Amino acid sequence: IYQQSEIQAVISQLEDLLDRTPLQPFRILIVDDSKAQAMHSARVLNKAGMVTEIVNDPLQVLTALAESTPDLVLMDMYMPGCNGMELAKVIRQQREHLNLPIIYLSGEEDRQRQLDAMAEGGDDFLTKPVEARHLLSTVKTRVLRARQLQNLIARDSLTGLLNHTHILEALQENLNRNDGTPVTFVMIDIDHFKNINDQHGHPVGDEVIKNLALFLTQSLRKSDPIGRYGGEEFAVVLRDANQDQATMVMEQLRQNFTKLIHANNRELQVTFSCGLAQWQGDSLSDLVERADQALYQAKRAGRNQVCV
Ligand code: GH3
Ligand code: MG
Ligand code: MG
Ligand code: MG
Repeated sequence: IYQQSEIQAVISQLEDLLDRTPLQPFRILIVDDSKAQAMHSARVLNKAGMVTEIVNDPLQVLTALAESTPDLVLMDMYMPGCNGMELAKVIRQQREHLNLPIIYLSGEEDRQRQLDAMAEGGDDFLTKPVEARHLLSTVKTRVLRARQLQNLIARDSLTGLLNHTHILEALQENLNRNDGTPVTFVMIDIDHFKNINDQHGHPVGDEVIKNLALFLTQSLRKSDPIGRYGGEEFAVVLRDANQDQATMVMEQLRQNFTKLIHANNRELQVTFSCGLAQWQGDSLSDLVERADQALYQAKRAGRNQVCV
C-alpha cells in the first residue's frame, strides 16, 4: 500500500491539523476572600490575555467550577468558613478535576504549612506578594501541561481522533446545548475489514484506519467532533445538520473515500457502511442506539451504503 514516507506524511498531516486548533484563552478561577487581592491577580492575568473569574466566597467554588470549567484555580489559603486546603481536597476528590491545576497564592510563609497544603492537592505554592512574571509563568506552564495531558487522555493513539469515551462526551455536550440546532450522530464501520487484514496484513489494516481518520478530519468541519468508536468503527457528531443533510454529506464521503484509497493502491478496495440518526430530544443512549440500528441496516442491505 503506502511507502513509509507517505505514511509519515499522513501522520504529520494529522498532527498539523490537531496543532492548528487555535489556542483557547486560558481561563483562571481566582478564589480569595479579599476582593482587592483577587482584583490584583486578575489584572495581572488579564493583561497577559487570560480570562479570569473571581469567587470571594469559598462555598461558591464548586458551583463556579461546574459552570465555567476553568483551566486552573488560583487559591487563597485562609478564608472565612473554609480554607484553601480543605477546598483543594474536595476538588481533587472529583474525578473530572483530577487534572485541574490548583495553585495556592497566600501570605503563609511557614514552609511546613505550605507543604501540608500541597499534600492536599495543590500543585504549586506562591507567596504574596508575588512578582507578576512569576505568577504568569507558573500559571502558563501548568495550564499548557494540563491541556497536553487532557489531549492525551481524550485521544486515540493510533489516529489522534477522540476516543470512545470522549466522542460520547462531545455528543453529550452538543445535546446539552439544546438550542434548536439539529444534531445528527453518525456511525461508520469499515466493510469486511477482517478480509483486508487477512489479505494485506495487519499493518496495512492499521494504515487504512489512519487514512480514514485523516480523511474524515480533512473532510468535515472543524466544529464536528470525530472519534474512533472502536477498532474499525468511527463516530461523528454533525452539528447543524439534519438527517437529510447528514445523509448527503456522508454519502459523498463514502464515495470519495473508496476512490481515494483505490487511486493510491489499485489492489485495495475499501468501503464503509454508515448509519445515522438525528437527535429528537431523546436520551444519548437512545440516539446512539438508533444510529447503531441504522448501521446494522446498512450492513444487512449489502454494505457500502448510508442508512437512516
Ligand atoms: P463487517 O463488514 O460486518 O463490518 O465485517 P468486518 O470484518 O469489518 O467486521 P468485524 O467487526 O467482524 O471485524 C473487524 C475486524 O477489525 C476484527 C479486528 O481484527 C480488526 N481490527 C480491529 N481493530 C483493529 C486495528 O486497530 N488494526 C487492525 N489492523 N485491525 C483491527
Ligand atoms: Mg484570605
Ligand atoms: Mg465492526
Ligand atoms: Mg467492519
